[in-house]
Amino acid sequence: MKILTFTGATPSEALKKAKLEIGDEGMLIETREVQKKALGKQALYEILIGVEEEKIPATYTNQKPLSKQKPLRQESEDILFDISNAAKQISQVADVTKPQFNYEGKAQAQTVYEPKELKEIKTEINKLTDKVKIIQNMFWDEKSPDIEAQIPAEFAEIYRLAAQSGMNKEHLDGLMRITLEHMPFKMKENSATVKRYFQTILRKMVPIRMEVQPKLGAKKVMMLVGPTGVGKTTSIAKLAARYSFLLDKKYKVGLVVLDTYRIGAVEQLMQYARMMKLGIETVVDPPEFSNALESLKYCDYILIDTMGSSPYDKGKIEKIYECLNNNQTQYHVDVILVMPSSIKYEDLKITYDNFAPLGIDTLMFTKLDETMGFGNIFSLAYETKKPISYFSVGQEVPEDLVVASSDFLIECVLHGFNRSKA
Ligand SMILES: Nc1nc2c(ncn2[C@@H]2O[C@H](COP(=O)(O)OP(=O)(O)O)[C@@H](O)[C@H]2O)c(=O)[nH]1
Ligand SMILES: [Mg+2]
Repeated sequence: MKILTFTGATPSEALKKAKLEIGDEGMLIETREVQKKALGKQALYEILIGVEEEKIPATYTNQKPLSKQKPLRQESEDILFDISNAAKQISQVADVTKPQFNYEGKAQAQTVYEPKELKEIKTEINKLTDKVKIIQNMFWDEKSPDIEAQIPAEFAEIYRLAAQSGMNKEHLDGLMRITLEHMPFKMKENSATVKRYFQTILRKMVPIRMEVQPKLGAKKVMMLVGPTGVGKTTSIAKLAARYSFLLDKKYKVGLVVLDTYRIGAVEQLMQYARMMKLGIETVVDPPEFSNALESLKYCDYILIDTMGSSPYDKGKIEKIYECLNNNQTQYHVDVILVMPSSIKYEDLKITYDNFAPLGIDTLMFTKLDETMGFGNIFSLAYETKKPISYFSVGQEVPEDLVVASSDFLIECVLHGFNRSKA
């Protein structure tokens, strides 16, 4: 085989010369830039063509003796092309990039032109990556306990945040699985989009009770139940202030306190009632419950506080139950279970189960200012399917009350409580 050299201002010009001299018979072995394009100077490219000696046309004269030919670099053996193929490829590239193209064209044309093969390889790699992820997801289904080991890198951050928030592990793994299943593959490759998508799923999963104010003539009766010291009385005061003077429309608010244990701890609420000039009724025996509601029938809102001695006190819960049972009025009593966000999911669940016989309508979480993780709240609402109605975020009456929203809760779950976002 003989190595022939051709030169031109572009590789395709050199190739054209080669074709004119020796036809389609040679193999393109190497393309070199001999001289860069500069002011007043054309670029010069040199191509080396290998061709069988007997196929060199008699007309070809421009042949350097072999001794004067430049030595071939080792790696050039990898890039042997059939000359006609090489010509086609170069002209293809040249077609796409016509006016600006030259071999330094990248910088001048400001565009990266990808050869077709490279694009095809990239598409194949993307398809393979997706297939690997499908396989990972299949593993995930089979080996739930080991889920952490199966999590794709892009999901690691969001998984860690959610796990640290105190979210129940079963819930978290289930949600992760939903996210992986339903999320478009393209989005899975970027942890920012994974995070946004997961946040959206969390928002959709957490049940929230929208605050609806009573229509003209209708009445809202809300009873706060829950363990001692969780913030029921404080929350009643905040709600009373909200409805009687914080909203655009000022509602008539009345208070009822169930002191069925006769412990006389009603003074705290009495004080708020005096300050806000609100009517207040005390119920000691369950049969008095209906009368108390009737005597506040001029109110738009009736807020009922309950009290007792211990979180697990079955007797207290039974007394409240008796009161609800003795409700002869036409008013539906909305039962709100109040719990502190500072206790772990399992304890929230025990509390919920204790109070569940009362027929819980919504959940209220207090003391958000005293804890770091909020996944426990998410998990309780998710597990019980009971909507959250309010959050209490501090001791101050009336300001430290937040009407529940999924945006606020999910922000807390993933980034902690931030007063400015309340
Ligand atoms: N840090 C904090 N303290 C609260 C919150 N809600 C209530 N408290 C305090 O918790 C204590 C018990 O509140 P209280 O309303 O009497 O609880 P109750 O026994 O359920 O009626 C009081 O010292 C309140 O000021 C809250 O959201 N954050
Ligand atoms: Mg109280």
